[in-house]
This record gives sequence, C-alpha cells and structure tokens, in this order.
Amino acid sequence: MELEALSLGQYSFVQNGYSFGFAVMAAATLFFWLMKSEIAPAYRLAVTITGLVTAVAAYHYLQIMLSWNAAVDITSGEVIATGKPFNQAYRYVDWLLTVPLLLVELILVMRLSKADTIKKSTVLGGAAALMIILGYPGEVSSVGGLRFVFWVLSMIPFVFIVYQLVVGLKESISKQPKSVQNLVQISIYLVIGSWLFYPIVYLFPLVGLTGGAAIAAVEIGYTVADIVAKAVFGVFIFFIAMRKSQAESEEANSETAVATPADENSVEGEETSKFS
Ligand code: RET
Repeated sequence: MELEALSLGQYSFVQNGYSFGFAVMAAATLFFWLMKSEIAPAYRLAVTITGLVTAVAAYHYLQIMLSWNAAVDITSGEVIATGKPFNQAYRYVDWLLTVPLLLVELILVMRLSKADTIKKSTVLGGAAALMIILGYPGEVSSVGGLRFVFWVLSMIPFVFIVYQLVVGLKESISKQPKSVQNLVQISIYLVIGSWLFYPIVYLFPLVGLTGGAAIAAVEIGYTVADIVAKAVFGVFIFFIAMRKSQAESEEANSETAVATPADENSVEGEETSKFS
C-alpha cells in the first residue's frame, strides 16, 4: 500500500473514520451487554453474540488505528512512510471472526428448531469464512488482475449466502410472530444491503480510483459498511429479541389468565412478564 500517495487531509480523514468506528463499536458493546436483562432468556445468547461481534470489532479498530499511526510520520504537512507496514490483516481477521457470528446471531434470534439452527449456522458460517479467506490475497496484492480473480472467487460463497438468506429463510420468516416479521425482513435486507457494499468497495482501485483517493475510499468504505453491518444490524437484532420476549410473555400471561380465576391471575401475570 503506497501510503505516501495520501494527502494529509486523506490520511486524517481515514484516521478519524477508525476513531469513530472504535467509539461506535465500543458503545454498542456496552449497550447490548447492559441491556441484556430486558430480554427473555431464550434470546439472550443472540444478544450476547451481538455484543461479542462489536467487542471484537472495537478491539480490531483500535489495532488498525495504531497500525495506521505507526505506518507514517507527518513532516511539514507531508505524509512520510516510516517503513512499518500498515497491517491490513486486522480487518480480515476481524471479518473472519465476526461475519460467521453475525449470521449465527440472525439465525438464533429466529429461534428455529435445534437441528435447523445447527445446520444453517454451519453452512452459512462456513461459506462466510470461505468468502473472507478468498478475498484476502487480492486485497494485499498490488496486481489489478489478481485482485479481480480473488474478487470473482470470493463472490461465489457471497452469492450463495445472499441466496440462502433470501430464499432459505423465507419459510422461517413466515413462522415468526406477526409483530416481528417486518423487523426480521428489514434486518435481512440490511444484511444484504450492507454486505453488497464490501465487494463494491473492493473494486474501487480497479475502476479508476488511484493513489491516495483509492486508499482512502476503500478504508472509509469498509468502516462505514462495518458500522452498518455490526452496530446498526445489532440494534435490529436487539429489538427483534425484545419484541419477541414481550410477545411471548403476553402469550404466557393470557394462557395463565384462561387457566386461573380473574382475581388470582394478576399477580402471576406480573411475575411472568419479568424475564428472569
Ligand atoms: C470481499 C472480497 C471481495 C469479494 C467479496 C468480499 C465480501 C466481503 C464481505 C464482508 C462482510 C463483512 C462484514 C463485516 C462486519 O461485520 C472479502 C471484500 C464478496 C461481504 C459484514
């Protein structure tokens, strides 16, 4: 990566992007973990994993930011490379850990049968890992042709995942409670929309962007996509889990109301609505 091609403005813009990324991921982690008690036990694993994804991302954004800092010196307003390489592996290791987890998050919050949960998590998680591994050699290569070849290879598992999300989960969505069907549908579109961003950003250096502009566009592009795919998506998972918790506790309350005389059930009803 030719860091000296960056203007001071481009360098600082990317640096601020990482800093913002770190702040969002760290704050999102605190939010998910602190709010977990608002969720029924059946959905807590999904919310815990949501926080784990943003925690892993916060750590990697810090590392990326430190590596970005160490790679250059600013001398008289010029960006001068120090010789320490900017480590792009942090981003790919982050994706390798978090992308399969994001898919597991979505599957868990849908509360499918155990066999279905394991099958879908393994197949989608495996495809996601393969997609990231195939993308890395092209990302670190300075040869345009190689970048394109690995883009094509990585697109194969990508298309498979998108297909599975759109078609494979259709039936499962129809089985979700009415109150969350919309939210689940939107979060699937959010996954597809934010994920589409990555292969497009990857192609920036091949479609006319050069020098510092290409580096800055790729780094900022990935950072924005990560914030949407992890933190914003996580908020949707959180609300789905919360609504399902409420719907299920209301259902349990109305069943108790049928089973017990009216004057006794109010106390029991209150107890079941606290998810502990
Ligand atoms: C690569 C290489 C080029 C082709 C494709 C890619 C897809 C990357 C994706 C990454 C998603 C990352 C997420 C991170 C945040 O949690 C590897 C850029 C298809 C889809 C969701």
